[in-house]
Amino acid sequence: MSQDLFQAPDYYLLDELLTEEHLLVRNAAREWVKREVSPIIEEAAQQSKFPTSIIKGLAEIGAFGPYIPEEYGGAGLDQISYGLIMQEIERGDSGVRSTASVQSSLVMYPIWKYGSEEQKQKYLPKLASGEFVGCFGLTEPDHGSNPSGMVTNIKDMGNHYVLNGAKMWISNAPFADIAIVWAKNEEGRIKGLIVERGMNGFTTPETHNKWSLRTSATGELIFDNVKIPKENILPLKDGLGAPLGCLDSARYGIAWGAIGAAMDCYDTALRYSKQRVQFDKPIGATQLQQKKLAEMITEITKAQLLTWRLGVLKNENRATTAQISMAKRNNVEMAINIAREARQILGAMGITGEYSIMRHMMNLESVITYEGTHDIHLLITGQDITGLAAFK
Ligand code: TGC
Ligand code: FAD
Repeated sequence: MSQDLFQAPDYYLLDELLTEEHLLVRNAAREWVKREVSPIIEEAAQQSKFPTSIIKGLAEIGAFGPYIPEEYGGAGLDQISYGLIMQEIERGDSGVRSTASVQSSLVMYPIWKYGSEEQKQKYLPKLASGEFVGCFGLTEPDHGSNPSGMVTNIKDMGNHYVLNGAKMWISNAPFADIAIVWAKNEEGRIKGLIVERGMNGFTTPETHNKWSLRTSATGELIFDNVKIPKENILPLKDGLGAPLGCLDSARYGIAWGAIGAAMDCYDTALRYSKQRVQFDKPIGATQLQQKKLAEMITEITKAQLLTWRLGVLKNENRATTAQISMAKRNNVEMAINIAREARQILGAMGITGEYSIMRHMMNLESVITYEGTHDIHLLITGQDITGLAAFK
């Protein structure tokens, strides 16, 4: 990739709404992405390889458990700082942000919220430092949007459980040290459990040939009579609400992250439009290209305002699932549209790895599907405003 010249757009002076701590955290993440992610990410994506070198840096900028209390190794930051970190990381690459989202909101969050004190002490500091990487197994081959139908199950054997079943499309699975797995007990109640690499009967084959999110390793989790010690069950919450609670936190981070991808595409296209000359003038001087750029900055600004307000509500514990769905859905669609328009502004150059746009565009095809599809988030809004569920 050519040199990273990113300059963040802030059309409505939103930095003025951020505290000194927010700016410090955001700027540290921004600098780290420029220094450590941009130079290596295009090659990692071309080779479809997870760049293991970034794990340590992600931990250092506080991207593993930004809002987890410091006593457990987290950064003890607020929700806006968490969002800003996700924004900056996804400005670099959605796959890298995925690794941070999964670790923070889908692995550390359930241990922090639903785990015993022993589980918190045992796992959270190692996850915060990047010594352990985790994954989250909810989706199954036959149950994606409808996780309540899951068939992965545990049987109580007296002094331990036995786990059987399979999870699919799991980020970080191929190398994760631990997996937070959701399975039904004999009464059909969903329980969360911590499965450790090395347990007999537990395998994690990698999913190959993805055209999207190529810097993130995706795989299956296969459980063939895996013996799970009783102390590995998350004791404090069960039912579908437990994994859905984790998704609220991850979807919130994605809403911020998508703004980062959109900002990078817009900034690249803006710079290119001023440099590229056709018919003796920069293409940025033509009305057609200005329309594209003006609409991009308008949509980015609207998303920034929506998401900042969501962050304020989240800090006050007032953000609802439906508000989070609206922001995730809006911002990912906004980003994917901007990536497509920005790609056109670059003409043929837009399809090359010299620029980040095509990589963002392909990544966002996963982001618009995972953590609840675009349709599911619309149905969550529909249910919220009508009181009528249209899923079933
Ligand atoms: P429903 O009947 O609505 O709810 C079941 C129970 O859950 C409670 N609940 C929630 N609790 C906490 N937080 C939420 N957000 C909640 N939403 C619902 C609800 O009150 C109820 O509780 P109770 O006590 O009455 O049992 O459930 P449903 O089966 O009708 O499903 C609703 C639906 C479709 C919205 C839900 O299933 C859904 O969100 N589906 C999408 C699945 C999804 O998002 N999967 C994501 C997998 S993880 C992933 O993609 C990671 S990608 C990671 C990366 O790389 O970044
Ligand atoms: P389906 O549920 O089969 O949906 C197919 C289509 O039908 C979609 O367009 C959907 O919107 C539509 N549809 C479904 N139900 C309805 C309805 N009621 N009304 C109208 N339309 C409907 N999962 C994890 O658990 N952990 C992970 O770490 C994880 N990482 C992922 C990483 C990647 C790269 C990807 C691509 C996925 C990942 N997922 C993960 C899985 C992801 O959450 C699911 O793909 C997603 O929830 C959708 O499930 P599905 O793919 O089975 O699609």
